[in-house]
Amino acid sequence: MPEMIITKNLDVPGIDKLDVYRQNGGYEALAKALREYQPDDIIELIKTSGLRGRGGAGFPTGMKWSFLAKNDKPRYLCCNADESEPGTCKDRVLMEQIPHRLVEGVIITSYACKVHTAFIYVRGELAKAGREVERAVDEAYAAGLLGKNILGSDFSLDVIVHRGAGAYICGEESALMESLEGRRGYPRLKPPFPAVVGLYGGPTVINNCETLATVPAIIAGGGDWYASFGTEKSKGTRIFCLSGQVKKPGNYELPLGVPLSTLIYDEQYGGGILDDRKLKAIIPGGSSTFILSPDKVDTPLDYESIAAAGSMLGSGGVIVISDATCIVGAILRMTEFYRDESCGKCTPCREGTFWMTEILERLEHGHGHLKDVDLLMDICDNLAGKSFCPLGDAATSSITSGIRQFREEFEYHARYGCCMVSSNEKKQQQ
Ligand code: L3W
Ligand code: SF4
Repeated sequence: MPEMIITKNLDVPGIDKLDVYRQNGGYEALAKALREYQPDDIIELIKTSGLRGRGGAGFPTGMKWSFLAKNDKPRYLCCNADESEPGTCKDRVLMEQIPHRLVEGVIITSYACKVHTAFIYVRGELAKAGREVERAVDEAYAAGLLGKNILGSDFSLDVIVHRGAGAYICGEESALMESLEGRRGYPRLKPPFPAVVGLYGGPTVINNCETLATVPAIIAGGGDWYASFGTEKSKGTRIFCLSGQVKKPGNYELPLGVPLSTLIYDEQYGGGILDDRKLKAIIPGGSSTFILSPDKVDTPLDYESIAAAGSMLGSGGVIVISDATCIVGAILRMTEFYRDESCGKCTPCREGTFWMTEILERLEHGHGHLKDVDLLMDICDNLAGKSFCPLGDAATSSITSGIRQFREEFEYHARYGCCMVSSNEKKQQQ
């Protein structure tokens, strides 16, 4: 495996402090950027690197920066650190353990995008991450890395750390801006995209925490160097958050394109299925993405291959499900999450997530009917593609892909009022 990029030095004692971060090469990329590059050169470098957004959609980062409207309004940068996607816990670790890597990425990106005010929007529940980022920002101001004339250059930047108040929807970029502006976190209609009309009406670049924290390494190593990792269209490395029924759950940085099976079974990573059970299903990119069947376990972990297999690489949250799990129960848990987090702005999502949860609950608890399975599919059909923002689509992913692959488990619940998995286990024990 190549040297890790985004997790490099993560375990160095004291790396969360400015002096240790600097002793290990920290802020050298910022100095290089200010010394050797004009802002537009950095955008070209990021385009060459092939870096794509690590939040979920995988949009090309350099292209997003180049879309910033050229007008006389102030520009803003928002770091989306509202990490809430079930199965995803990478931004939290970066912020808690090496916050200066993010701060350095924010400063370089702001320089490249000609931004003088940046916000880091940290999920409210991530109390330690919020504290660490605030402390890193304070240290950076005290060392002349933030504020006026950074490192003696003519570039100035202020960074404001803002804590969310516990709403998943505020990870959606337009709701995040509403929240920052002091309003309820309701998504805005797109277009216009934030790059054109964003925070306070100004052109705004919004990137995920991991995306921004990758920028210093690209400045240091070069765009071609970064592009040498990964596949033709999915360059570089990313942090995969491996959870569920594996022996060694955790965050693992891998080049894009490594097979799912390596992440799940290799001794360096997941080490195989918990209790040596059979693999039943995989959710490759957080709970918003479609469930894959075990025959897809050799799919390369890159945007294109996972899409071709029928899902999305999403936020990198790989959830492993073994044959000890009832799929109806698992999907109920995920649907409850979307019901609770639906902002309620549009009817298909507000009503749909509520009724899907009700139906799954009655199936799970033995009060369902056979026709409920088709009813669930029907509600999904009336929700996906018909809601105001991606949360509505996301709420249907596990249900539609789960029913297509495990319909007999849903029907078993309806017919016998109990779970097929535990009934089979009991039979085997007798
Ligand atoms: C300018 C254009 N900008 C697109 C920008 C756009 C955004 C980015 C991607 O959802 C997914 C979602 C979740 N001019 C542009 C343009 N842009 N066209 O590109 O846009 P989009 O709309 O494809 O995606 P999104 O709204 O950012 C993200 C999925 O990720 N997801 C959720 C993850 C949640 C977390 C978390 O909790 N932190 O990561 C997981 O799979 O369902 O599909 O910036 O403005 N013509
Ligand atoms: Fe709100 Fe759901 Fe509609 Fe998105 S889809 S605007 S979360 S109600």
